[in-house]
Amino acid sequence: MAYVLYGDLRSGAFSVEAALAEAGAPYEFHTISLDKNEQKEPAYLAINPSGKLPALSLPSGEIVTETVALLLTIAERHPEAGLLPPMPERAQALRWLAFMASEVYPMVEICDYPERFVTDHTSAALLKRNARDRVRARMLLVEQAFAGPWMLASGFSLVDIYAAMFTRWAECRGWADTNLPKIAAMTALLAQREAADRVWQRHFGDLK
Ligand SMILES: N[C@@H](CCC(=O)N[C@@H](CS)C(=O)NCC(=O)O)C(=O)O
Repeated sequence: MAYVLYGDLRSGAFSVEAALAEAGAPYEFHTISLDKNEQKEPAYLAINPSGKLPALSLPSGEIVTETVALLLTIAERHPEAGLLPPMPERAQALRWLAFMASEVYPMVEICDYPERFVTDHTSAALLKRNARDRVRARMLLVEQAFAGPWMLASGFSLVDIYAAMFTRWAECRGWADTNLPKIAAMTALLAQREAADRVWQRHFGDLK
């Protein structure tokens, strides 16, 4: 049985699909439309009770959720793909994956759905802007730690895929090109990786 990835284009599913493609693993992509709020429908809540994308069904049929857990699972299941460096460099990979998962990704919910946190329009607009600024400030820390040309001195890893994704979302798009130049240059370099680029084009190819 192949992996089944539940996600939407331009969502966190991008990073998981890119990891699967880089690993050369067979997978099916099952679209759950964020525009239609399908992530909150009972059929999907039975897969991921938190009502968030992505979720991954492993070839065994077991379901795993949480983007960073999916990335680490794919790296462990496909060691030959070299998606993460061995220790001691792996420690830095884990550090920055965890940083973006815990410090950056939760801000995206506030930006996308501020009305879940405050009820009046003025507070929602302010909250959204402040959360966007937190995303940017935290991605600047990733930029500062960037070895170049990839995030880690050891070379390409899942950290690059994950970091590139955050720069394409509304909080950073456009702003990242001038303010995160090392991550922007790495994103351009991703285009030279056939598998990652194929998935990148599918998700973000039409975004400027
Ligand atoms: N902690 C989750 C967060 C996932 C997340 O926020 N996904 C977004 C799409 S990129 C989502 O499903 N948003 C819909 C919603 O919050 O209703 C993870 O790391 O996978």
